[in-house]
Amino acid sequence: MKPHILQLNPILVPAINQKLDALYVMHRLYEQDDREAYIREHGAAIRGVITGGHTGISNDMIERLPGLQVIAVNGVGTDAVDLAFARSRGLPVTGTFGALTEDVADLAIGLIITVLREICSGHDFVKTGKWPSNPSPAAIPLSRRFSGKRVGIVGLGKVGRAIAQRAAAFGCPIAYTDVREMSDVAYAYVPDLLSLARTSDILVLAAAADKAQGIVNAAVLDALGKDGYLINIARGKLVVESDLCDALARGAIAGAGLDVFVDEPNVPAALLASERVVLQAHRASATVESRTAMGEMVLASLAQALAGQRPEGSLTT
Ligand code: 8YV
Repeated sequence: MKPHILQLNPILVPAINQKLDALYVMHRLYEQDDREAYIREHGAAIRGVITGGHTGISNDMIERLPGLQVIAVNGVGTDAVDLAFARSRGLPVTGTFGALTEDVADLAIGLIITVLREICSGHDFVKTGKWPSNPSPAAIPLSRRFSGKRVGIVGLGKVGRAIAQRAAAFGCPIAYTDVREMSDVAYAYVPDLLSLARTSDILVLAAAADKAQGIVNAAVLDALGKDGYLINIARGKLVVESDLCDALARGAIAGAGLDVFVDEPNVPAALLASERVVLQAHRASATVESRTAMGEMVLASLAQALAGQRPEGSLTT
């Protein structure tokens, strides 16, 4: 008999969905109109959950799945799962660690260059046919160079390191902050975020958000300064979004490149309206390559847990 799996978010790789369907009875909750009723009907049969990093799972939902043996997060951020609660129940929670590193780092660099070089406004200028009627080079203001800028990285995990490596190739001096200094890197360690912001031209958020809510506030943005840029490819809740909107409005920082927001998919109107921000719809890992590798890791986590083994990379068991 195939085990029953509850899936809370879509997976966009057909080959992964085919494998899931071949191995399991899949319950795709996001396709259900009445999700409460669906859980009431099928909750007792569920042995594994697949969820997104941003979606996670509530403790209430976990309690309604008495036969649950594994929570496979299709992502690296586990801030939306109560790990202590899962641990207390001996429930493995896994992530797709390492599978998306390169793509998330690539998007961080892409956002940096897009914001500093004002690629979006240049693109719009050409696409909307404004160039022939405004042929003077003065029609578009000068943008800013990325190469050589001081990059401050908040969170030097796998993604932070991959961003550092890429920025270093652009000749950027790299500094970072984290809960501790890392002995295996040559980048400058700055113990506090405020000092890092003060000494960076570009502040890149790559930290886990489990315990770091609202760390980027008005004081940090003021320290980053009027020529500074904020890039966030981690979690929206690391930033006090109202402080960011305010900082952009009063010119306290030069611009921002954001892939993540506090209340996705809702983006504050001030960010939508600002010409100094470049926005993405939480897509840093959204490549065929990353999502395929992530899907394979989810499949492995389910198989290991349901075979009675400790899933590789379980954070809680
Ligand atoms: C994904 C993420 O968007 O890894 C994470 O924590 O937020 C992203 O990679 C998401 O998990 C896909 O479901």
